[in-house]
Amino acid sequence: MSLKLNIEQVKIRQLKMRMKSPFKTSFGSVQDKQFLILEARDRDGLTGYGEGVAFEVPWYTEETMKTSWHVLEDFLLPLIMGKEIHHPDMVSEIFSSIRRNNMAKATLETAIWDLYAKKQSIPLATALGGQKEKVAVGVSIGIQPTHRQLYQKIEDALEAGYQRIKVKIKPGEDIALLNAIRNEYPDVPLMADANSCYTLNDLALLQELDQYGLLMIEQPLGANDIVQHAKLQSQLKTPICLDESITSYEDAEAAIDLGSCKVMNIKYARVGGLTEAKRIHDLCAKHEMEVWCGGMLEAGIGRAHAIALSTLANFTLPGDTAGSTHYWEEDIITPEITVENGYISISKEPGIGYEINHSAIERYTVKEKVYRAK
Ligand code: OSB
Ligand code: MG
Repeated sequence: MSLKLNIEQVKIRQLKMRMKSPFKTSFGSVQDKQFLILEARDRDGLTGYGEGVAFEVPWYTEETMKTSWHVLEDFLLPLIMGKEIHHPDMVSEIFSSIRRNNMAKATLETAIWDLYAKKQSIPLATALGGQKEKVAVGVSIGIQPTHRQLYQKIEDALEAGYQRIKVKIKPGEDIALLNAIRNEYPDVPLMADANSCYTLNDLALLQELDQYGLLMIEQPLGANDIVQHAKLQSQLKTPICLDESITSYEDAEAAIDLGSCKVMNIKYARVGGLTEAKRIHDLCAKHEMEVWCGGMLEAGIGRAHAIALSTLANFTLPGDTAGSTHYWEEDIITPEITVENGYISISKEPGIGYEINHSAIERYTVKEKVYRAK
């Protein structure tokens, strides 16, 4: 199909949304989440939406909300605005002159995917090649002040139907924590995410985790490491899942070649957008490496993109795409994202498949700026 997008106006907003409770990991804690929403308007008046997932502090990757805004304003928008775009895959090609800054790139690239699908009046999931009518969902539980509070979160998650529980671990809150969880919940599908807080010096400790029947351990070693994870995987029964280390197709290729992991967590924002995420998905499918869709505590727009991506066939494991009410009192889309019996149903509406809750977005906006094509 010959189709032309031409973006004449972009609005970037900074939103501030309070989470129901703080989300704590081995690297830090968030409660008042600040992030970007990008609205890209085409010449014909249609609007596509993207969400910037970089945090205020560069603890997960090197990007921050402010560096994303800077890179979008000074480099990415000028490359895109007023240009004819025939397919969103072109966007990542155009961005290839800018090194990394993947979350900034994804903010704009996902808005263009939404626009592309809306222009054809098809769901984004369909535009991406996804076939599923519903996607399986798990939940990620941050580090809790007490075991009792952790059990309560696990109870709530099981009650809500989530298909697997992920807990965050860190040195001093690992063996004892998993031991405690396994005593209470011997059979619950469980995994642990270390967010890069161990080294190969912790080999013995990591091997001890093998006894807890974890589905996988996520990112035990360095955030950029692919080599040491291969050494670790060869000495661990528990499958390693890489998150932080996979920032591109080439990283995924290296991890597969070296045997650095048995599972991959794909986050479209960490790899620069939906096109790159799909390439990594396809590569993993070819090598029979199972993948699942990670989360970045997104509000509804970012989540909707993640859910659409999860409809691709090789997303065989439940993703970290908990429903709207899990983190938020009120989401920025309608209807809100709901989880039923552990699944999210895929919307048949065009684009991301959810309407924008404009009044909520206005209330959460702390700053905004409009850019027009020259
Ligand atoms: O490592 O997967 C992670 C949240 C922020 C940063 C990194 C991670 C996470 C999560 C949350 O685990 C998943 C979610 O969005 O619900
Ligand atoms: Mg992770």
